[in-house]
Amino acid sequence: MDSLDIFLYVDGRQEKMASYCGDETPKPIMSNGPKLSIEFRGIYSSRTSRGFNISYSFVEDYAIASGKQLLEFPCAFVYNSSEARTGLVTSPNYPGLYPRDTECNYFFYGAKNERVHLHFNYFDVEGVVPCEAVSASDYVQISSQMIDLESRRYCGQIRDLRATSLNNFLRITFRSNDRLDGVGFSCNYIFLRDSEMYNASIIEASLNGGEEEMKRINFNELYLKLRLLHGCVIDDDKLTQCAFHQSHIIIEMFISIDNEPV
Ligand SMILES: [Ca+2]
Repeated sequence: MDSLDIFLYVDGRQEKMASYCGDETPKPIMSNGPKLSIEFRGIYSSRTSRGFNISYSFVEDYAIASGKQLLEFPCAFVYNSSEARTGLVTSPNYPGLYPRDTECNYFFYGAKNERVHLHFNYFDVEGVVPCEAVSASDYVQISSQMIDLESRRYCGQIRDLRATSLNNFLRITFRSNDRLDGVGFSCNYIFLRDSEMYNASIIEASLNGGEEEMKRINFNELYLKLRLLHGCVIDDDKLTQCAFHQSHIIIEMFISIDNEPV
């Protein structure tokens, strides 16, 4: 069979990362270092197969689009509350496969009385709980300390993973090993004071609580909280952009309920 093979170099060894054939477009790939090679074999050429077309780029930012990269570390990004109170962080090369043998750190710094809240909207990190080296697991660790070997590791497929820092600092560490690949994670973050968090919790409860519950909330208050919590934007009473699909639907419902004459 004809194939397109991808080779990586891990600890000086050449390793085949993947072998592709058929007509399914592979997910984007990122090398773990400055070298990657591709080998095409077209021995059994057919009249119908037209081969491949690949775009490539050389990057130093791990295709992590947010935060401020610390160039003194291999892969580290800083998120300051003073610059943005909400945003999105992703694993390297997301939504493509994350590179092998790679560690990335994400440091969140809030104002003195703020905490960092995380909501992962996608999480698929190759591994077996408790995500240790013995099970050859990649992992994500979330901690309120800069150095901390005790905090829980996360791996596997997790829906709606949430975490809150103990204080105004939070660190996410992503670590992949030298075999098998995953897509990684996409995570919304927000810096909130505890008083704001209380209100946000009410909104969260309301979003899950059905129409009766929603009617009891003042619309303007809801709008402000949603904007803060989920990055929603509302123009002319119409929701034009919202980070969370579920909220989007429910809030449109809410608007229509609210607009009915009482
Ligand atoms: Ca792996």
